[in-house]
Amino acid sequence: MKRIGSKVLMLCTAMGFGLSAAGTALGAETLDDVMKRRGLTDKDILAAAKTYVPTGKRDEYIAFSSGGQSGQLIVYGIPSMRILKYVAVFTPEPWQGYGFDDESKAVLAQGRINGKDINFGDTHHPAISETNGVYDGQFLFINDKNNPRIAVVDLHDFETKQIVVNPIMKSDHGGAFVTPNTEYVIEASQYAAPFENGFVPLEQFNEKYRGAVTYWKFNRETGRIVPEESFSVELPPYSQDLSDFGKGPSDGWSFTNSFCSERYVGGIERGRPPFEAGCSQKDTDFFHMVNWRKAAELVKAGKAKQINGHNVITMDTSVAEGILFLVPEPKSPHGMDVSPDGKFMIVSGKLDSHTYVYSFDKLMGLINAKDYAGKDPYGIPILDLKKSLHTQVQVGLGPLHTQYDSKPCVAYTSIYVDSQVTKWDYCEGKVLDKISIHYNIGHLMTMEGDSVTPQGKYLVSLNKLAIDRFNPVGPLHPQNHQLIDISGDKMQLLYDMPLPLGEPHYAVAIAADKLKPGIRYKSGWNSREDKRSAFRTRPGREKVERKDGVVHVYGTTIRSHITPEIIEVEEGDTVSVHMTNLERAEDETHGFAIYGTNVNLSLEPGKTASATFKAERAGVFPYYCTEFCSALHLEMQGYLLVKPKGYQATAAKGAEGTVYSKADYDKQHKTNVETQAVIDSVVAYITARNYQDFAPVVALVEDATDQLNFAADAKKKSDEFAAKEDWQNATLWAGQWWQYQVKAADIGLRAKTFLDQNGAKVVK
Ligand code: RUQ
Ligand code: CUA
Repeated sequence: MKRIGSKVLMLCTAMGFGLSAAGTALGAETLDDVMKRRGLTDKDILAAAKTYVPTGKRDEYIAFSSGGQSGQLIVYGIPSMRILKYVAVFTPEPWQGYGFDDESKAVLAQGRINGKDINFGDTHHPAISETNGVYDGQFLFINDKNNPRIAVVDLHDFETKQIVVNPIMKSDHGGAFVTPNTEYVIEASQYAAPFENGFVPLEQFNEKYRGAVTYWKFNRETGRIVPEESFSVELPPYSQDLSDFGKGPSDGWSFTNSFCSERYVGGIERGRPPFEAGCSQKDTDFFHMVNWRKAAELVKAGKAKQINGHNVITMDTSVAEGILFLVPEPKSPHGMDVSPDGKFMIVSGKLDSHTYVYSFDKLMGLINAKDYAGKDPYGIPILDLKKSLHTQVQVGLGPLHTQYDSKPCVAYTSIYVDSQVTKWDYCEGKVLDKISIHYNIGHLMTMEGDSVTPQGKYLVSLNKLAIDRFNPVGPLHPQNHQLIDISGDKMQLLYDMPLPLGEPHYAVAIAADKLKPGIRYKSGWNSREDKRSAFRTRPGREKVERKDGVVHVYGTTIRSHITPEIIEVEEGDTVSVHMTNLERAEDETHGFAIYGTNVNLSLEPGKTASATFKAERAGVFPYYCTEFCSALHLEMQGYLLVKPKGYQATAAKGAEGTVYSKADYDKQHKTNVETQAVIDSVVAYITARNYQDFAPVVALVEDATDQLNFAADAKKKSDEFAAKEDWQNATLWAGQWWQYQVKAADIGLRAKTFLDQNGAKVVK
């Protein structure tokens, strides 16, 4: 290349055609030096080596943790424990535009209760969709305990697509868990309440207050729950707790434990002992066994009652049809975890020191022989505890949840009071190992640990208290997820991760290679409805249209401008801005926010999102892109001008800051021609290689092609003005032409780097 302009030189260096700088290590410390300086032991170094994921490398597993009171979902990698995303579920979240664009507002609106917006959720238990009992990585479901709701997240784009409100419950806990082929998602109530929405005095607790399990029908094709095909089974007012579905031999059944089967209603202010005393009197509570497959047939046969427009199988029907049984379980139970082979149901008693292992074979033997130990006050048959137990193991004080290992018969149970994890053998009934936890563990999770193919390797302990584990940040502490290596005979604690976003309850982890999220949407996509948006806008078709009293703005975003750049409306107008991101390259998200309007969109490549608002007062409202998307990101701006009613324009000519000459035009033109030579060389580099074998590169090449087409349009305009010797417009359009060239070059650089790093081959 001959003498080149400084702009082009910058570009060449960025392309890797310039000089390469050699790095020198000055006074590098040895590992020993670092260990001494930071006071690290050999054990620390081993733990660090087991969790460290080198820069540019990825994690082996992806964990989805409930976000507790944040109403969100937390996604992080294992073993690095790096947080990757907060997925907005029940609560508005501005970065994702969730609750700020019309499309996601419609999802949140599905979660209204009795017409009221509920902008908070207490998320508890996430569940990944399964095929034949194996995690398939397609969908995720999560419940909200406070406002009994289930949300559907599509793992293709990690967005919340649907929220369903339970039509009969007033709280839930035992959800979400899925059947082995994800036909149903279960949600079990927690605090008994009347099914109807009106007032019922507590004196009628035994007669009118009820628990329930709801089986939400999931349609995999549409990726949505179908409320009309869903149903509930009425249960006694026993404070139902966790649930799990049977698998293998126990497929077709679900299991839901309960506490406070004393049916105590509290009343400390009436001089009665509090709930905690009244709810822990009896030595045992019950878990409920429901034959859900038969229940679904009963609903089809018209044997369900309609309550609040929802199918409910009453307790009488369940007893008559033999689909509901009670099994005694240890005091104040928690956890309900079916073994991977489906042969055992493991329950713990919070106020007991044992885990109880029930044999499905024995339970079915008792049911088939109608060998009942009695009936509860609602006529539900009770099976005998001793006759249904496989074994009972003393694991520690306050056992809660159980997860499984890839090694047969090996389980891990969280021990709340003792703050431990106990590793034990549920076939032989013996303890294998224990490890201390900091502090007070709730749930725990092994890799794919509640599927039919648990993978072992790592265990995460979801602790209820962090106390002194982290630098203090005030009285409200972060949560603590502790990573434990379970690959050997002895468990090894590796890492503490603070989680500052609500109290997670449960988490699930899936092998990272099973997730196949997209990198962009089909152009003009309404991601919340999963279809082409009615407001999709193609480049060059941007327009403003008044329709039915609404000013519709059909706009686009692309590096580095928003079209339109000026929006004029009148005071009092309702404005609906529809923005389509024309980008196709990975991670080229634009934002769109308008001053003083609460409008904030996140526009991932291909997405169309809308914001409808009222231009209440006359004024000047700048808008801009909120994602630092390109070198000229700050220039991605515009003005919403809200004119007073009946405003008449006065000034005739707009003011321009700078006037350009022929010399300015010539200089820009020369730069552009030189830039094109650089681009051509990159294009030649890419097309000489098997770039079509790399999906991300194909996306980049398509995007660059778009940019070059835009560049050609701008060049044409510049040429036309130059022919008319209008140097002002010729120079400005030449500048725009160069902008498009730079973006194409930037994309080309990314493609070239990708090909270099991923072993692309020369094909011609
Ligand atoms: S729970 S700490 Cu709300 Cu799943 Cu057991
Ligand atoms: Cu687009 Cu910043």
